Amino acid sequence: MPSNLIQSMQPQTRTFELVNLSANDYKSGVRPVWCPGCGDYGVLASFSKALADLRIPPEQIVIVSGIGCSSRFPIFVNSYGLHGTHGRALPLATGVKMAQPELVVVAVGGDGDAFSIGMGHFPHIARRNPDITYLVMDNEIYGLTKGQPSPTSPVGMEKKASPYGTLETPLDPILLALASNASFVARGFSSKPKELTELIKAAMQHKGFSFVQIISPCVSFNDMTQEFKGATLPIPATHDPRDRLAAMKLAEHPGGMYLGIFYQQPRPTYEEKMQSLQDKNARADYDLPEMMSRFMR
Ligand SMILES: Cc1ncc(C[n+]2csc(CCOP(=O)(O)OP(=O)(O)O)c2C)c(N)n1
Ligand code: SF4
Ligand SMILES: [Mg+2]
Repeated sequence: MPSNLIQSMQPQTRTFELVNLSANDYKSGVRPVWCPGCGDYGVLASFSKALADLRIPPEQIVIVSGIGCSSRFPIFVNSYGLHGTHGRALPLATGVKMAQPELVVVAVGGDGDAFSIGMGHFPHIARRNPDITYLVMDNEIYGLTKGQPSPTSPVGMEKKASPYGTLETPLDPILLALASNASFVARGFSSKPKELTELIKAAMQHKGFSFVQIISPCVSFNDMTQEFKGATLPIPATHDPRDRLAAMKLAEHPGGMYLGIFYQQPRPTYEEKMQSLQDKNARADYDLPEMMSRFMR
């Protein structure tokens, strides 16, 4: 696509049709089967509040997940939902968005789903920039399968599957998202519901791929709730979220884990670019089906 065509598309903020519903109205009525105290309850509460604040009609929302405790999320939300296959939330969500670009598409899942089996998808969908929000509930463990180390587990973590401690250095989801050119990158914490609600709202209003790493402790297999409470701190108000290198430096901060928006820089979405290509093709003075048929002969 010629670069002037891309430049002529002005990135905008997402707007929605409005309804008046409470946070509870966005819950499906199915009681979550998560363990008492699981961080994912906090994420569900913040998400429902964000939808109520944004006033999005439930029938315009599609939530797509992979497999894991966190991936049960769509079942508990009053919207369309797709509980997919392990590691495939992002490609499924991209398919939904490309087929029905007017829908609000949110992908959800865990650290294993996103960064083990689903890892091949993440950087490419980030650089493609479809208008999808991706919420990753990071508990630094495989919760559903009873506590195996994940790509975000700390080095030396001793579990049944790693009795002598994990050997690998953990992957940093924020640095990964920044390096992959995600146009919105943030980190929230299930124990900070008000701040998390605001982050989810900002992510959903962002037009383009918005990634939120949500620290969401697994109280049964890796209960780090108190450690995370001690380690998290807000991103300084002086941080300029358009500065990607400054965002990387914040992510590397050795003294604790910053919460807030690390980076936000809108750019044309994948759907918009695809539409421009189709429009251009519609104006072209060649007959594409005829050209294709020549190869079929
Ligand atoms: C193809 C495939 N491989 C492995 C599994 C087993 N499995 C189910 S969930 C899961 C990991 C879940 O961890 P995470 O994504 O972090 O979610 P959590 O349960 O921690 O929320 C694994 C390995 C599977 N269901 N399908
Ligand atoms: S096993 Fe862990 S992640 Fe799964 S529901 Fe229980 S506390 Fe939550
Ligand atoms: Mg996990």
